[in-house]
Order: sequence, then structure tokens, then C-alpha cells
Amino acid sequence: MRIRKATLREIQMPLLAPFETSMGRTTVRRILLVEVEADGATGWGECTASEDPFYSYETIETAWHILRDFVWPVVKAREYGSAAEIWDSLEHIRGHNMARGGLETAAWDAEARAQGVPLWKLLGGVRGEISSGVSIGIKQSLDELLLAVNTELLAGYQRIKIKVKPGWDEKPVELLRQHHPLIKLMVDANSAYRRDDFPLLKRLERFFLMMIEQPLGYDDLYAHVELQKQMDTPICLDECIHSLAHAQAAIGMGACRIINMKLGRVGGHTAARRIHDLCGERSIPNWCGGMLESGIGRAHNIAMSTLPNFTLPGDVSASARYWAEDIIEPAVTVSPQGTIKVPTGPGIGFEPKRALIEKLTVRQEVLA
Ligand code: OSB
Ligand code: MG
Repeated sequence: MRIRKATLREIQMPLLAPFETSMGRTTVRRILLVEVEADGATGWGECTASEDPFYSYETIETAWHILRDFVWPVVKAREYGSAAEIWDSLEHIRGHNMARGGLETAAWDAEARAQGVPLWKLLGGVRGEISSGVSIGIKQSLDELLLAVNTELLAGYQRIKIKVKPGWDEKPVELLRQHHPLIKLMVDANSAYRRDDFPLLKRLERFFLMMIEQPLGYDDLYAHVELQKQMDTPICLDECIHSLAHAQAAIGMGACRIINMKLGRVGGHTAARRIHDLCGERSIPNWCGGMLESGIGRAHNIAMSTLPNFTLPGDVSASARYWAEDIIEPAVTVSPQGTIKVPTGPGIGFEPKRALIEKLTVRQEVLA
């Protein structure tokens, strides 16, 4: 595989409603898309870096810099046997996984399209339908939260995750459990708690949450070990896991019992698959997280979610939950059973809407 050209684009997409977490509130997404030309095919990837360095240190600005000045010079000079080789060729770049993953996933799409096969089959996926859950942001009131949860349950979503932070945790969870004693319910703190909060986190045990996602420091595996030792509720790590080594350490130490997989956070499909394989061997379930992606990122998430160890419902939900109009055709939809049908067409199986993408583009750079 020879990658002849890469186009970086920043598009801006207003969210239908603001999304609030313990890290802040997002109203407009600035999204870095990567389009590559390889072996006569075009492939698309989405760099999942945020607007600000709050979820991770990467931003779309740092990602643009790393892609243009460090990833592209390597990739353009190489001839790859397949997209599966790209990740190792970028190993000397430390961190910046979202930047690396943006291009790597685009190359996987191009390869699958060049071969005329669905990406999920090329990756080794095993299911034609994936289970979908939702991530619900912090709301202004408990009433508003309950309404949002009821809406998503009626739509069929299989699992509800709510964002929590100090001051918005026990009460909302208690209310949801009163109304919905049996649903699959979990919380995601995005690293908002500290050791002083262990008593509070332990009080959540009585609500039988499926898991607590990333309660403690974003780079603090050991604090999660201490907490998991004191709790029956599984801890799921998100922010802490950027590599196979982190996953090995976390599992070995007992820092978590579940790992949330995000393509950007770990650096693309090859890296994700390696962590997935390790988790499978160690009986640590995976599920696919989300980063408020456009349809391009959503499509890659769907493909990844077909791997065998993705046994829990993920955060990949319908396009219409976030966007007035998504940039892919068709949009991602969810069945009344809370599942997403995996597309059967080549590559990511969804077509980017070029005219809409052009319209949303605020800057562009062609690398060749
Ligand atoms: O921690 O999973 C997270 C969104 C932005 C940054 C971090 C996270 C999230 C979500 C959203 O939970 C999931 C989605 O894309 O629907
Ligand atoms: Mg998370």
C-alpha cells in the first residue's frame, strides 16, 4: 500500500444540545477529518482530539501539527504491505495517539475499499449487529435527567451511562434506580474524584451499577487499584489506557475489571486490536467508547465493535442524537432493540457527504 496524498480538514459542527461532563461543556465540535488516497482508493478517518486539552493533552491543533510534521513524512516515504503495518512505523512518535489514529484509521478504510470488502471483516469482526448504549451529560436538574433517560430507554438503548461529578452523583443515581431498578446503569466521572471521595464512591455500591468509569486521576492507575480492592462494582478504565503496556499494567495490578476502548485514545485499529486481544485472553470485557464523533468516527467505532471481545453495549449511538445532519450517508440509526446493523458495503460502509463536508470545512491542508 502506497499512501500518495492526505487531506486534513477541520469541520465545525454544532451539537443539537450542549454536552456537559466533569471536564466542561461542549456546544460546537471542531473535528479534524483525515482523507487519504492509497492504491486508487479513498479512505476517511476522524481524529478524535477535542477542542481543549481536558480529556487528554491532545487538541485538534496539536494533532494537526503532529500529523503534518511527523506522521505524514514517515507515511509518505513508505510502502506498506497493508494498513496493519502503519502503527508500528509510527512507534517512535511518543503519545499523540489521536493524531496517529486519525490517519491510520483512514488508511484501513482505503485498504478495505481497494479490496472491495467491509472494514469490519478485514479487521476480523464477528458480528453483523452491535449493542448500543448512550452517554448522557450532566443536566441542569434531576427532572431533566430523568426525562432524558426515559427518552433513551423508549428508543431502545440497552444501557444508560450518566456523567457524574462531585455534587452530581448519589442523587441522580438514586433517582434513576428508583424509577428503573433493573436497567443496565453506569456512571462516568472523567477523573473527577480523589482518595477523599472513596466513601462516597463506595456508597454507590447499593445501586448495583454495571461499572464506574474512570473515577480517579487520568494517569493514576494505582489509585484505581486501591479503590477496586474496596469495591465489588467493577471499575472501567478510559483515560488511563493509552497502550498495550497500560492495559497489561492495569489488568495485572487489578486497577479495573473492564476496559473502554477508543480508537483515538489508543492510536487506531491495529493498536486497539492488540489491546482487545489481550483483554480477551485475560477475561476483561471491552466496549466501544465515544468522543462525540461525526459519522466518520462513528463508522470506525461500529467496525471495531464487531471484534469478539466487545461483549458489552458501547457508547456508539444514533447520528440524530447529536447532529441535525450527519456527514455520512446513510446516518447511523439504532433499532428499537437498541442495536446498530453493521453495514455490508466496502470500507467503513457509509459514504461521506462531500458537499456537506466542504460546506462545514473551515480550513484544509493537502499533504502530498
Ligand atoms: O469519557 O467517554 C467519555 C465524550 C467526550 C469525551 C469523553 C467521553 C465522552 C462521552 C460521549 O462519554 C460518548 C459519545 O460519543 O456518545
Ligand atoms: Mg469515559
